[in-house]
Amino acid sequence: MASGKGIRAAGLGLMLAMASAVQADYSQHDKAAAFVDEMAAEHGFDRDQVRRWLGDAQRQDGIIKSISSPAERVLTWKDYRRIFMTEARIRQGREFMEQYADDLARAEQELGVAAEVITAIIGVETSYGRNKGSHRVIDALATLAFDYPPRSTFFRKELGEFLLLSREQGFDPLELKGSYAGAMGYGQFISSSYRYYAIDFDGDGVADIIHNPVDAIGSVANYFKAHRWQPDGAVADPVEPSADIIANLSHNGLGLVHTVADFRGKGLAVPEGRKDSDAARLLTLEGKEGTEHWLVYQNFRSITRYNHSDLYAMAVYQLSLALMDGEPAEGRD
Ligand SMILES: [Ca+2]
Repeated sequence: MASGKGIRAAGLGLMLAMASAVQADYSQHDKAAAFVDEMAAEHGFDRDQVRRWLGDAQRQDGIIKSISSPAERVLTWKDYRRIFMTEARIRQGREFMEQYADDLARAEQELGVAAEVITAIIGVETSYGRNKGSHRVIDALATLAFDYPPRSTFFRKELGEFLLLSREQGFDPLELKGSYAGAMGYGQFISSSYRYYAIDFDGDGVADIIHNPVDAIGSVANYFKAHRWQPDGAVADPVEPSADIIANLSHNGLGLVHTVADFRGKGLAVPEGRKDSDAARLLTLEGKEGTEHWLVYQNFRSITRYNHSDLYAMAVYQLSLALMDGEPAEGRD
């Protein structure tokens, strides 16, 4: 920001140029009026209140820079894995599992998602709540909704969801903090996910996944239940496909486009517990020791519903295994 001294020293023309270069507050943005109208007409918000919130929101250029280069897009599996499969993250995960053993057991019983999977999600997202994000959510969402055209439709909707969420849970929208993309709490839920999948798991009447790890545990499990997690289902198996299988049964998207029978039909050794009818996909990753091939199943697909990335899903899966069996941090699973 220009200091008062700098402005006094400048000529009038330069002063006007500087004034127009300074970001006006978001209540004055040319796309704000339509947003305010929509929140008032569709959801009964007070127009002046919404304008005041937008007026308080600060544009954050660092957020636009961050969202343009997320780690999943630029890293190979070898480098991505190294971020998450560390001794510290495994040790802290076991501590989390011990501390919240009763709540994790209840989540597993009531919602069907294993304790180590819930813990691994929270571990990958925020190091078990140690890093829940330091951006004000209102700043992040206003910046991305109004000043980042490639994702403005998505984030404009999330900004609306955020105001609805704040009203429903009794939060002050100017107080909540989260990631540069506006994701909140232990499990980093965006506002729409918070509204639809977060639950009050300790029975105090508020679904608070930002400050309350018990609500966060129940909410992560509830998200997975809603995204077709299978309580006894497989996540992924390492496999050694032939060149024919790699050429004909590879798939770049996240969807499970094949079945186990397709792979067995071409001679692939798939573990006995997998049914021929199980949906599956061949995934190839560049690992520490070279190219790796995996068959991934419905539960892997469910993890990619949480974050649309093969690397993310594999990191969660391998961390969940490490939390269970004491696998060394840099070993193959
Ligand atoms: Ca609660």
